[in-house]
Amino acid sequence: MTSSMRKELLDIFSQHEGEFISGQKISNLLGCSRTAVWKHIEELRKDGYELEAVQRKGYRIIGTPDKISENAIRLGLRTTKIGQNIHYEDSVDSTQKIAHQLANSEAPNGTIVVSDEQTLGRGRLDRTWYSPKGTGIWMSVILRPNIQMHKAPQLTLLTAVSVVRGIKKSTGIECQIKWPNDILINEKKCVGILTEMQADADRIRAVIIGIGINVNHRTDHFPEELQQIATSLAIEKGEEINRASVMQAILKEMEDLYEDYLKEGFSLVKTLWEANAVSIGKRIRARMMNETVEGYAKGITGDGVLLLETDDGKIRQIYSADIEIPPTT
Ligand code: BT5
Repeated sequence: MTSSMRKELLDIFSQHEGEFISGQKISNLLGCSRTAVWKHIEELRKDGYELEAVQRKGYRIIGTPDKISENAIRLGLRTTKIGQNIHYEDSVDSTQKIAHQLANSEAPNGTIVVSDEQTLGRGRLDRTWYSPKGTGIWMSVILRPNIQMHKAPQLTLLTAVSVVRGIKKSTGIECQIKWPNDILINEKKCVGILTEMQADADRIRAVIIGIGINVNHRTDHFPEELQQIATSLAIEKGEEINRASVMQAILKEMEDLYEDYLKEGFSLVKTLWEANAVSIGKRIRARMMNETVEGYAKGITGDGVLLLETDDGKIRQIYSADIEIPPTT
């Protein structure tokens, strides 16, 4: 089956999610014979799709493989912009690097770069992001917002809220956000977000948002140094999770929030972010490049800057730091 035929067939199933579609209807829509339809269905089965076939009713998809190929992401994706252009590769060094290259060559707003494995996944400040094959969601989203440059960090917070809401909708798992870019479950890190920018002197050309989510890792999959601090959705849920459906839910949340953000500004993101943040109202330690400050996290400003009240009652604005929540004594 040609890949365009397969895409058309998956699109047909996607438009009729959960319903039976007759072989005759599929053959009309694809413009091929009933025998050819049957062959295409067999090909999908070989690809790991579970298809139910019932006489006089037709076919429907009842299970999708845990793949994050272009087809798997497309089947059931309910967005109109984010994720409509998908660049998938089985293995890459870093999806951020490829997204930067694509953004330079005019990739449209909403393009996503996805890989099943990263060999050089990146965190902030040259740290590494562990991204083994077949277990996680490693993706970068290219956005081209018409906003002032100093507002770009707000998109990290927008992404964090989208990820938390998408995970909740697709798996039922509750996550918390730790400012600015970590998503935790039961105090362990499950998701990291890395926001980078391409800009001219006064104009953003593209914001590239990297999202790394541990989905089907078991504890012994993590290298020793991460075992105490990292977790995955499957560990927390106690069962394997379909990566494409988590990704689709996140992309939908992101598109809806992003549209609201461009029209109405940061206030909805701010409210949702504060409602899901673990550190607000708590005593925290902020480690910055040159100093470490302790105090109470009061909230975030309209620009997404963290406000910290130190013991002498002063309010400090924190733009970039690693946050720790010290154990209470
Ligand atoms: C981050 O950095 O949390 C941002 C991670 C972004 C990863 C995505 S994946 C798709 C895209 N392509 C890329 O190359 N990157 C993005 P940071 O806050 O600096 O945290 C990094 C630290 O998290 C490391 O130093 C480890 O301690 C820890 N870590 C590394 N891999 C982890 C994992 N898989 N799960 C949990 N923690 C991890």
